[in-house]
Amino acid sequence: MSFHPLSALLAAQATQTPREGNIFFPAEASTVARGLDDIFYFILWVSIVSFVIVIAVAAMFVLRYRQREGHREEKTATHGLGLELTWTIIPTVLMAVMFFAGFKGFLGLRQAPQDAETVFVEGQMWNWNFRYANGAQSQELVVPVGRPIKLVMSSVDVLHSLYIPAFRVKQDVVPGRYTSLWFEAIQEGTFHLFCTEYCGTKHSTMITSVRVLPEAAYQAEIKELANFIDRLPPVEAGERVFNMKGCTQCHNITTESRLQSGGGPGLANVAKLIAEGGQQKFADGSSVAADEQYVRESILVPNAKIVSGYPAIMTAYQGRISEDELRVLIEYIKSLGN
Ligand code: HEC
Ligand SMILES: [Cu+2]
Repeated sequence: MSFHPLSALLAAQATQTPREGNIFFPAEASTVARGLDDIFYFILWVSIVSFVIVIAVAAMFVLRYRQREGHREEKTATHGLGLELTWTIIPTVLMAVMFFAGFKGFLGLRQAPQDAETVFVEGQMWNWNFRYANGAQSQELVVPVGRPIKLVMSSVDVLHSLYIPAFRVKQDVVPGRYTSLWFEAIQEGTFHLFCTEYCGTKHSTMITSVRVLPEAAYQAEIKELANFIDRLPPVEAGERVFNMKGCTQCHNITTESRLQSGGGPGLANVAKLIAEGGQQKFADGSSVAADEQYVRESILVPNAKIVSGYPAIMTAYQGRISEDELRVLIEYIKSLGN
C-alpha cells in the first residue's frame, strides 16, 4: 500500500478517458481496457527507446574502435562503477514497474466483483450460446452498460477460446470444466466476439457480437428472449432455436448440401421425405421411415443413423436441448418442405 509512484500511476489510469480505436487496438470499451493498453504502450516505448540506445551505442563502438592502420589496442579501464550501477538500476526499476502493473492488472482481470451478473456460455463447433439469469438464451451476447458481467463458460466438444477485443478479455473454453472471465462495458454499441483457438474446419465462422445496451433496453431484450417458445407460433419459435443452437453452421434450410464445406444435408430434404411419407437411407445400407421420431433421434443422437454420403461429425444434442425446444425445432424442420 506504500508503493506510491505505482499506485499513482494505476490510479491515474483508472480515471483517464478511454481511447478511440487505432492501428494497434479497437476502441477501449471496458473498464480494464485503458489500464491494460497503458501497460502495453509503456512496454512498447521502453522497448523502442532501449533498442535505439543499444543499437546506436553498438554502431558507434563498431565505427570508432574498429581495427585499422595506425591504431593499436590500448589499455583501458576494466570497471566503471557509475556506468554499471546505471545500467543495472534503471532497467531493474523499469522491469519492476512492468511486473507490478502487469500483475495488478492480471489480478483485476481474474477477480470478478461480488455483484457481477452471471451469464453462462456454451461453446460448440462452431457456435456460441449465451444463457441469462431469467432463462433467456441468445446467440449474440447482450449486456448492460456500466454493470459488471461474469461469463461462466464451458464447451460441449473441443477447446475454444472466447475473445472480445474491445473489452481486452480472452479466456479458454474447455470441455468438462468451467472457466470464467468478467468485464464491465463502458460504452454502448456492438463489438466483435469470436473464438480465438483453432477448433476445426469452420473455426473462423465462430464469430458473433456483443451488444452493449442501456440498462432498460437490456432488461427488455432479455425479457423478449425468454419464454419465446410460449409466445410465438411453433415454426417461428423453432426457427429461433435453429439459429441459436448452431444448426445454421452445418445445415442449409433448402435441399442444398453443405458436404463440400464440412457440413450436413440441406434439411428441406428430410422435410420433403416426411411430407411424402418416404424413407431415409443410411450409410450402413439400412433405411427408416422419415418422421418426427427420426428427426428427434437425428438431433439427440446423430450418430445412431448416419445419412448415406455424410461423415458422422454432428455433435449430439442429448441433454443440451429441452423437450420444448426440440418440439418447435422439429415443427420448423418439417415446415421447410413447403
Ligand atoms: C457440426 C455440424 C453440424 C451441426 C452443428 C448440426 N448438424 Fe445436423 N447433421 C450434420 C451432418 C454431417 C449430418 C449427416 C450425418 C448424420 O446423419 O449424422 C447431419 C444430419 C442431420 C439430420 C438428418 C438429416 C437427414 O437428411 O436425414 C437432421 C434432422 C439434423 N442433422 C438436424 C440438426 C439440427 C436441428 C441441428 C441443430 C440443433 C444440427 N443438425 C446441427 C452436421 C451438423
Ligand atoms: Cu472455437
